[in-house]
Amino acid sequence: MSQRTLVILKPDAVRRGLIGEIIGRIERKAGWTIPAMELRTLDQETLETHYGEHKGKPFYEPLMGFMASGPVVVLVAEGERVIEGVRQLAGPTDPIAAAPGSIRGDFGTIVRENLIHASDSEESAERELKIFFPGLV
Ligand code: RTP
Ligand code: MG
Repeated sequence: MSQRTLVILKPDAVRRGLIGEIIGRIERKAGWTIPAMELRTLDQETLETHYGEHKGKPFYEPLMGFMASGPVVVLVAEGERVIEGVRQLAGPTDPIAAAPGSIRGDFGTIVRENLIHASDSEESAERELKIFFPGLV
């Protein structure tokens, strides 16, 4: 089943020059495409809408600060089971718990600075795609 998912390459990935490496892993999956992509610096309002589910948690404020600390790459990935698939490529939230071979497992050490966001369900994908790419048909 072809799907679309919202991916953000976080400010650490951009600062460290890892966007080509990470986009390459998405691009190389059979049949997946990237119908939209942009480099942007996210404002607080957009971030609050995106990460609203975490409001009130101890990591929320530092997460907001980190996500606004520099440009990010926002992109839409499309293809067979891409929602589950990009989550698999990313690995678990904690990069030390993430297996080598995954994006977080290969490049991350700090939980907050874990390089990539990817929608975690069909409902999240639908909601997040509207936030970042409202004009996408
Ligand atoms: P994401 O939403 O960014 O794709 O990551 P996720 O689903 O794997 O993890 P989630 O629980 O949704 O957390 C969102 C982001 O918040 C930061 N975080 N820091 N204990 C901490 O310091 C902590 N926990 C989470 C991470 O950047 C995580 O990706
Ligand atoms: Mg999440």
